Amino acid sequence: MTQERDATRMHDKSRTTAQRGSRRYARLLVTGGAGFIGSCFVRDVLGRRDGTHITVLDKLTYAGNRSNLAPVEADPEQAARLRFVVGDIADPEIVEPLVAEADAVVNFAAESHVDRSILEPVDFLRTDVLGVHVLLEACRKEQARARAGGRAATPRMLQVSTDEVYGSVETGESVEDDRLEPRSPYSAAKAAGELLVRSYFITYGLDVVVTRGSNTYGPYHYPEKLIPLFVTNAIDDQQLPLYGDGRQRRDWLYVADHAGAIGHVLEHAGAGETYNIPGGNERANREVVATLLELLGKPWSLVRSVEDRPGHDWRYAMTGDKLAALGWKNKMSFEVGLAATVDWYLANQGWWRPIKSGEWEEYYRRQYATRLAGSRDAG
Ligand code: NAD
Ligand code: TDX
Repeated sequence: MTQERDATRMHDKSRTTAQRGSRRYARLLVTGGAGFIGSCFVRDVLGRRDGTHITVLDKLTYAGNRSNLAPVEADPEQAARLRFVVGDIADPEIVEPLVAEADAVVNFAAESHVDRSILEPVDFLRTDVLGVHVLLEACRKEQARARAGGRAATPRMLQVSTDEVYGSVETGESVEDDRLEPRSPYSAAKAAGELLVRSYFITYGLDVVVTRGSNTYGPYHYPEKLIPLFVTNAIDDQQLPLYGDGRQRRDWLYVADHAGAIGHVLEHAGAGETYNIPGGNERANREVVATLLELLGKPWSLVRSVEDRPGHDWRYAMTGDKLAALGWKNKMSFEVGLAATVDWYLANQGWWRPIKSGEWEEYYRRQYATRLAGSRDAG
């Protein structure tokens, strides 16, 4: 109860700053900017050609790929406004000088795959919790510097969180003040990360905002996740391992809409606020897979029903009223976005084929070999 009262108080307090109008940040630190959504954000912000400078800090884990930024690195005007630093957000020595130069920090860096969190949770705690703490501490140092007159303003920090922190939503839609009930090591780590962010607003008055995006899809998506895994497997006529009965439901958000909404929240939200970013496209997994197969002209017989994910969240759904009131509207429809995504994977096999080798093969065996051996017809 106390926790709920605190959450309400924070919400009321921050409401006073919610209508602060817009602010452009000239120097951004984008952590995890070589990943799927972070690289889209970097490509789109630099593509505006409005003079914004971006430093990307990325550890280049298995999921990070510098070639996701190739389009901006090939454009001299955009490349001149991009700096790429390879490093860990959990390392204060690397983080502090970069935060000292930034007007805002947008934290995409995370271990992001639920199945990997079930196999090996420890990296999720290091990056998604301790890494967030290191970023917050660096911002707190800059707050002290700003208060002492050493810089104009404290950097704003935007924490990219997820709809998974609400847990499985059997009916209705999650609103921002709902209780967090994460159920996987991944979502528990993400929830811990954003609770730390909230605590730095309440305790230190740090300028922070949080977004909770829904299931994102689109080009440059690492092929461990449902849509890119099934598209790339289907192109090669490989089996598609559907967990359980495949009736679980997700709300799909196109990557450029997710990145655009994050930019909008960064520039318009009041300090301490949290915003859901729903896609508005709730579908059962089976429906998504059927549409993908139709787009590729491949048969349903590729789909195999395999042993379910332990603790599998049945459904995610969020309301987007608060984000709409801030003036954001998604642009991409699911049908057009999915067709564009399938086309991208067909046209960019040079991007994903090298990824599906080396470490990938070991992961794939661990995650799917036994499942596929015991699989059934998916009906
Ligand atoms: P991703 O796995 O594609 O990319 C993560 C990036 O972070 C990679 O480039 C990786 O190298 C980097 N990274 C990992 N650990 C790091 C560390 N310790 N220091 C620096 N860099 C590190 O992830 P994504 O799908 O682009 O997700 C980005 C963010 O959005 C994550 O915070 C995720 O929790 C959140 N999110 C994702 C989705 C989705 O559907 N993909 C939906 C909602 C929220
Ligand atoms: O092989 C599979 N078979 C299958 O049936 C995989 C990889 C997934 N699935 C199911 C599980 C989910 O119900 O498809 C659905 C989507 O799975 P993922 O693509 O792994 O995404 P999800 O677990 O929903 O989490 C995603 O959305 C929220 C992202 O990976 C997270 O980073 C984000 O926070």
